[in-house]
This record gives sequence, structure tokens and C-alpha cells, in this order.
Amino acid sequence: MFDRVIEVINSCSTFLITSHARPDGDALGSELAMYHVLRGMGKDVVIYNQDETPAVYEFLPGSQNIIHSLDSVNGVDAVFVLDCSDIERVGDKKDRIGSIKKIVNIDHHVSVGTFSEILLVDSTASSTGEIIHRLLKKMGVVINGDIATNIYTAILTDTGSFRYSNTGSDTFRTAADLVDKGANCRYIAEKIYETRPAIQVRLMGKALDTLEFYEGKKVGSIYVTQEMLRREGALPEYTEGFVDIVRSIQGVEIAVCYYEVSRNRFKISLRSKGKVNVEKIAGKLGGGGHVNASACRVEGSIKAVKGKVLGAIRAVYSTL
Ligand SMILES: [Mn+2]
Repeated sequence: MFDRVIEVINSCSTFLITSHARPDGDALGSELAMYHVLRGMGKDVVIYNQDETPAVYEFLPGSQNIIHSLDSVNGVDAVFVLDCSDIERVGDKKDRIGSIKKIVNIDHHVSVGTFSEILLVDSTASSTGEIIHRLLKKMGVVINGDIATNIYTAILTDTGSFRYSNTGSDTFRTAADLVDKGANCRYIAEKIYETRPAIQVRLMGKALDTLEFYEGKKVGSIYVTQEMLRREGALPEYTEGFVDIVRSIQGVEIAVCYYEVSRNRFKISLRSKGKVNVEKIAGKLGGGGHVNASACRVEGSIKAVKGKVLGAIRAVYSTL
């Protein structure tokens, strides 16, 4: 499939690049890498994302050029839809984007939608960034520091810093090449992992004060209420990653974070280690996700919500 993608790149001159709503490091790094490559070839390129770039990714070279409104796609020859298994995931502008004649989908998700004829998909790749690196090698593109920084960030974040099981030997070979091409791993790690607002760390402390265990300490949970956010002056996005601290505890197989979105409405993040499938638990409560990372929403008092979630965990856990 590389040949068809390269053919589109060579034959078209005006490109749109997009990805899923609430973009992550892989989405942004992949988009910006393609942006620099196409610009370097003298093409007209626009990156559109429905949602703002999270502050932590604002260091990515070119991120200030991303736009968040899309009035028209007139004159766009081709669109790259990256890290996105389903056109629905690009957000409100999905129909407008779907109307572009040539749609190229580059992705590493297991289930892939049928919205695009030109597919470059490898579910064994760590990230969309890793696939883009392969594409650039096939094209013979010279990878500069800006491209390398973006792809390295895509890989780093989608592998949880080379910790998840999607990390293969090719992932390290790719990362090594990117470091050779100018990706500064220390600088990138600091930008992503060591720029937390102090308020976020304080909120983390309050959240960890709520730590409880169930099922012989195999299930651990914490919660964050609107009242806690207000007291600390914290933003909702600061709770990102809290559930992973619970998963990091020895013996914990299922980690839960209850986050109160608004009064008596909770978003529940579920994480697991190994073969424990939290997607089944989220599914029982109307949510979804992956084997080791899922989410759902439940309404009620914190006590009632905990009861429902623990009930779903016990229902699934007893069958493990
Ligand atoms: Mn990804």
C-alpha cells in the first residue's frame, strides 16, 4: 500500500491532514511529521483538528499552525486521516472531510473502518508515527529534526515510554534512527513528563488520599470530585493519568478512577495489567475501549456509582 500513498503525494498539490478528536501524542506527532514532509515538497498543507492541542504538546514543531475550524474543503486534492480507525472519530466535520475525493488512512488500530480506499494500516505497529517513518524511508525523504521530534513523540507516547506490549524491536530501531536525525530524547521526555502544573500534583495527592482496595487488594480505586477540583483550583484535564498511578501498585490488577464530571455524573477510567480485560467491565456499563484501558460513564451518588462499578468488576472478575 505504500506505493498508492506515494502516488497520491506525488500527484496532488493541496492537502488536508486530520486525526481524531481530543488528539493525543501519536495523532499530533503523526500529523505534524506529514505536514513538514509535504511542506518540504512544496505542497499546500493544512492540519485541521476539532479540538485544541493540549498544552503539553505545544512544544511540537509546527503545532502553532494547526487550525480548529474548517469552513470548506474546496480545492483540497487529498486528505490524510491519521491514527483514526473510523471517520466518525474526526468529530463534527466528518461529512465535509469524508467528501474529499482522495482519502488516505494511515493507522495502527486493530479494527479499521471502510471510509477510505487508500489504506496504510499495520495493527502490529506501535503507533501511526512508526508507520509514517516507514513511509518516509520508502519515499527517500530526508528526515530533519522537526520531523524526527514529531515522530519520536508519537512513538514515545503511544508506547507509554516503550513500556506497553506494542513495543517491538522495530520500535527501537525506528527510535534510534529518529535520535540520529535530531530527536532529543531528554528534551522531549522533559516536555511531556516533567512540566506538570504544581496544582495538578496537589490534586493528585488529594486523589491518592481516597485510595481504597477491594478483592484482596487486586482492585484499587481513587476518586476526584468537582469539589476537590474547586478547592485546588484545578482543571478537569489535570486528572489525566491518575488511574495509572493506581495500576502501578504492586498486586493491583484492576485500577479504577472515578471522576465526577458534573454533579452525580461520573466518568470511570479502568486500567488493568496482563490478561485482565477491563473492556468487558466497561462494556457491561455501556462504555468501551481496549483490553487494558477502558472507560464508561455512570450516574448517581459516588456511593451508588462505586457499588455499580464494583458489581460489574465482580461479575467479570469471578469468571477470569
Ligand atoms: Mn495511535
